[in-house]
Order: sequence, then structure tokens, then C-alpha cells
Amino acid sequence: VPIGAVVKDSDSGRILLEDDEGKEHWITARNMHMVRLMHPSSVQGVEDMIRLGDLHEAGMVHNLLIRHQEHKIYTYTGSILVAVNPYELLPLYTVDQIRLYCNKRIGELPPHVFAIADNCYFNMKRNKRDQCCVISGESGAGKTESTKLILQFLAAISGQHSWIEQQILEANPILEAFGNAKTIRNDNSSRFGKYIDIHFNRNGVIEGARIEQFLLEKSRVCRQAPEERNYHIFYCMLMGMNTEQKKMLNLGTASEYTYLTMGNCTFCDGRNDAKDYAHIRSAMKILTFSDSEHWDISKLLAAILHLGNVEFEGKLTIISLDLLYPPGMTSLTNLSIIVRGESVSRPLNIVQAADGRDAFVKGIYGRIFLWIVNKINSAIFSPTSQKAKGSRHSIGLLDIFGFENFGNNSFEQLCINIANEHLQQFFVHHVFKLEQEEYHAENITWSNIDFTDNRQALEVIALKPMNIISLIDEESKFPKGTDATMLVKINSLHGKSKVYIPPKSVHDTKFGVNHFAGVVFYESKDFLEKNRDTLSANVMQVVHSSKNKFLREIFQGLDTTKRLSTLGGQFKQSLEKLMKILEQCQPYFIRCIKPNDYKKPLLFDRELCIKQLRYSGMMETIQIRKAGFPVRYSFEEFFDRYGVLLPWSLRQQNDARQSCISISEAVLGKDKSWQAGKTKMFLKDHHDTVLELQRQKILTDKVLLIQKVMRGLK
Ligand code: AD9
Ligand code: MG
Repeated sequence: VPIGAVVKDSDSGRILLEDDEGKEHWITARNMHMVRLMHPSSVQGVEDMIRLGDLHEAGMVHNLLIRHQEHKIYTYTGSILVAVNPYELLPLYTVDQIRLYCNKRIGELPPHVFAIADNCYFNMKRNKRDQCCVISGESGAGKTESTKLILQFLAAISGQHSWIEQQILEANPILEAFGNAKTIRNDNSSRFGKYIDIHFNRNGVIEGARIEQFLLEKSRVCRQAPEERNYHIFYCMLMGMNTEQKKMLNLGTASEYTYLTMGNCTFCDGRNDAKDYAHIRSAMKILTFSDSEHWDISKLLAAILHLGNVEFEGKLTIISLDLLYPPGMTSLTNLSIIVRGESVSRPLNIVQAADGRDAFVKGIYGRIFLWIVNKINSAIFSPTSQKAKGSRHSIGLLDIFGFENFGNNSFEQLCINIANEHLQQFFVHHVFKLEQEEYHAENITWSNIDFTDNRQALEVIALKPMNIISLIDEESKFPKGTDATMLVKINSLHGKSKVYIPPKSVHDTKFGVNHFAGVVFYESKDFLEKNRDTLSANVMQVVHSSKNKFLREIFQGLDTTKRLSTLGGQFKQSLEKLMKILEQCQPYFIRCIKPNDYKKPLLFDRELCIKQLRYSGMMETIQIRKAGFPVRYSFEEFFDRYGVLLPWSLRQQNDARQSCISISEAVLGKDKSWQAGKTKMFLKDHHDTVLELQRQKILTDKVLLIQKVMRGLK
């Protein structure tokens, strides 16, 4: 790993270096070839990495490191924001800061997530196009926090301090309570993906929003890895509910419930479950959850905890129990199957019974989550904004679960990592492929920049015929399919692929996938079960005959006999739909970097950071943003916007292309750092800032002049 350092001392041909981590090294004449002089820009650090004098990994990492040490966690690469998680609250997000960044172009002020938000908003209004912010990074890197900051900024600058902005902001604590949990990587890890689409009217005022969710990790409700917790809501409820309510639900403390103690961890440092519960309650009120709806949810959450404590004993062979008790009593111990048109009930063994109970619980929790998202949407989604679709525009914020590689990875991790592959491909496609294709099409002088494309990996895993996910799916639909037969099929079709790593032996159940962010080994056991995601007819019968109206309601529309599509299938579909939406937008990218594995401030693990910068293609991104022209306007668009900047002496010409060139020469100079193509102007990010500022100045001067003239007339 290359290291940045400064010279501290020298004596008889040796030099003493102090590296970025404060370690000292004597370098002798023999090793001097390993040392290279740093460019002055690297020594002080730069706000935009395209200005780095040293275009190599060491320069890039050194820049982020010295900035991180000075609490400058944001750095640009053109208009792409790199955000290093500070793991401490910095005074960067105050009302004053919001005011400061409002209506400023990128580069006018130090890099900031607010600047990205503001430019999204500005672009939406100026170009009358939908915008999106794609926020990526591994688990714990800061995606969810960035998303919240952008939302906060947009609500502050574009709202009218009305109810709707508050509702949109308060949706978050509810979603996080039910969809986030402590993992070993992140104390507030998102266990679902979300896309928040914020709608603005033609004046740029927030009118509403809509939240799309992806694939909540349901298995966590029943099982947690060591040092991990179940979803926050359970602990919050047990700490925050009053005694009387707890008594009514027969609830005790977290340590009493199997479902809350599997990770041997019921507290999370730095979180206050009781306080959070109060916040969740008030947020629910703001989002129009009635008291009885809240109570309905609480009852089911309590039922989940009680069910988790149900244990099964062996030798449950008294089939006649069926006749004695209502269906609920045996639905967890027996399985009904239809044999030659007749329903036959047979007892389950202990393991099967426990699995059935867990499946039931996962079903309930997953349905509660969906119900909550729908409820939130019904409060924040304004149908009028939908009707006037032509005149309204939106900014979408994508915050998914980050790339994961645990000691034990299962089907959930595969889905999470596939989602991250999709995002990386979206980035690569947008930043490298489309861009260079356009240069060629427009005859721009250009020498190609190489980049790492994860297309092939994504194709093998999820896109081309017989891809890994589709093989898992196929085997899930096949009644006799097992995890083992599934693995055999994947081996036979992808055994030779560079993307897939087959199990080491016939007894090994783990297979590997070579993801863009590294190799991950997955335990194939339970893959099919998790993918099938079905509930037995017995359990569904309990639901439908339940006296609990809310339970029936959340399961409504779920036909027991109709085979639903698999989890993987649904996930694949929703991801593809999301990618289509993103492709319609002008994207901004935020790359979150996790500086260390210990959730500690001011600790910058260079190796960890280089790895993330490398797999996210940051080095190539700097190169293409430095050499390329990421801002493009058709000649008409350009002239419409910047026509006022055309020098008076040249106003006679009526050639659009020539006029645009004249404007650019006058404002940006003749150094050809910009180019005119066949139909478009090609600019660098900072050119757009310069043009906007010049335009603003001229327009302000004009207004002042008019005011002066008017005053004179009076
Ligand atoms: V995961 O894929 O959902 O597991 P995220 O979302 O990338 O992950 P998150 O935003 O939850 O990570 O950040 C993790 C923690 O880092 C937060 O709980 C904060 O404690 C900390 N963090 C992140 N960003 C900031 C920040 N801008 N300022 C202060 C931050 N702390
Ligand atoms: Mg998150």
C-alpha cells in the first residue's frame, strides 16, 4: 500500500520520514527508489480530486486522509461527492449551514452534501427534469445519514414550513425502528432498501413524496448473529411502553425473549431505546397512525415475542387433537396435506414445528412492515401531484443496504450484494460508458479511459439466461428441489465462470461469488426455503380465522392456494424497475467511505479506504472527470440559458453553434478545456458553475440598472 509521508530529518545519505499514521521510517540510499516526491497539491490537500497533481492511489488516499484529520469529510471529484464517515457529530449541519449552501453552485463553497442537494434542486428547476441521488458505500459507510441530511436540506429550502415536510421527515424514525437493527458492522444498519421520491410543484415547493421499499431481511426477527440485535422497535417498545400497557400485553424485559437474545445483546451503546420509543410514537401521530392502529401493531409485536418463547416437545402424535381444539391449536404442530382430494393431517417433528412457527412470525413481521410503508405513503403521497405529472418534477434518493461480507453469508446477503452490483453498474454505465460513447458520436477529441466494468459479473449473477438467481428460483419452484440439487445445477452451468467459485468438495455447501467489491462465500443451506418464502395452509387458515382483525387485514390479498412469486423473483423485478426509474433521471452520485471497522472518529485505516476507493472505481473516476466533459447542453439549451453572456459585438451572428462557442470563449477562455460537438456543448463541472455565476451577475446588474432608471423616471 502506498503511503504519504513528510521528511523529518536526514543524515549521511539517509532520510527520516514520518508517514500519515505518525510512524517513522529511515530510508537509505538503497531504498530511495521507493520514494517519490509529492506534488504540492497533495501536501496541502485539494477540495476537488481532479485538481490533484499526483494522479495515483497514494495521492488520492493521502488527500482524503489529511482532510479527514481536519474534519473535512467531504471531497469532490467534479460533481461526484466522496463522503468519509466521521463517526462523530460535526457542526456542519446547522440552520446557518443550510442557509449558506442554499442557491450556491458546486465549488463555490467547501464540498458538502448540502451542495449536492442544492444542485439537484437547482438542476431540477433549471432543466425541468427529474433528478436522483444515488448513494452507495458498504455497510456503515454513512448512506442513511447522508440521505437524511439531503432530505432535511430539501425540506428546509423548498418547503413552506408546512405539515407535509414534517411528515416526510418523520417517516424516517418509523422506518428505521421497524427496518434497522444493530449489526456488527453498523449500530443502525438498514435491513431494507428504500427509494424516496420527493415531488415538487412547478414553483419548486414540496407537494408530497413516495417511498418504495425493497426486501426487508425477515430472518432477523427470529435469529440474530452474535452481538447483533433484532429490529430496534422491539427493544424500544419494551423500554418505552408504560407499565399498564406492558401488563395488558403481558410483556417483560428484552432478556426474557428468545427472539431478542439470540445475539446475546439487548443493549446498544449510544442508543436510548426508551427515548427513541417516544420519538417513534410522536412520529406515528404525525403520520396519521391512530392510537388503535398503534395498539394493533403493538399487539402483533407482542404476539411475535410470545410465539418465540413457545417450545415444542416431541411425540406429538395425538392426531385427534384436531377434533378437540380450534384450528389454531394444532396449526403449528401439524401439517395438513391434500391426498386424493381429502385433507390429511400429520404431526410435525420438533424442528419442523419450530421452523413453521418462525415462518409464521416472519410472515407477520414482513406484512406489518409493508402495511406501515403503505400507511406512510397514504399520508405523504399527494394524488394531486400525481395528476399534474407533466408540470411536477421529483428528486429521488436511493438508500439501500450496503455491500456485506460476514463470517456467515446467506440468501439475504446475496440479494443485498446483487443490489449493490446493480448500483455499481449504473454508476459505471453513466460515468464511463454513456459518456465516452457520446464523445465519439459528437466527434469530440478524446482518448479512451479504461475502467473496470462489473457488467459481466452482474450478467452471470442476475441478468443473462440461466443466471445464478434464476437457477435458484427454478429449483425453488421445483417441488423436489433441495439446496443440494440447486448447487449441482449452478456448478454445472457456472463452474468454469470467473464470477463463480464452486464448493471445495461434494460435502462443502458453500459457494463463492466474485463481486465487484470482493469475493463473498455464501452458505447455500436454507436458500430454497428462504427464496420460496411460503406459509403452510394451516398457518394461513389460522390467519383467516383469527379474531384479530388487524392480523387478517395485513394478510389480505394473500391467497394460500395461488403460488406467489419467489422472494428472489420479486426482488429482481423491483430492482429492474428501480433501474428504469433511475435511467430517466439526471443522477448525482455520493460515494460513502467507511474509514475504519471500529466506528471510531479520526481513525483512518488507509488499507480499508484504498480497498473501497479501488472497487468503486474512484481512480478512474478522477481521470475521466479530469479529462472529460460531464456537463452537456444542446446548442439551443445552452443559448437559451447563457445567451445573455454573448458579447454585444457578436450579437449579429445567427449560427447557434458559433454563438455558443463565442460565449464560451468569452466566459471560459480559449484554452479548449471545453469543446463544441456536432449538436452539443461539452463542459466540465466547474464551467457550469462559472457560467451560472456570470449569468446571475449580469441579470442582477440588469435589474439594478432598471431600478435605477425607474427611480430616475419618478
Ligand atoms: V448500512 O448499509 O444501512 O448498514 P449506512 O446506511 O451506509 O450503513 P449509516 O448512515 O447508518 O450507514 O451510518 C452509520 C453510522 O455512522 C451512523 O449511525 C452514525 O453514527 C455515523 N455517521 C454516518 N454519517 C455521519 C455523519 N455525516 N456525521 C456523523 C455519521 N456521524
Ligand atoms: Mg443504511
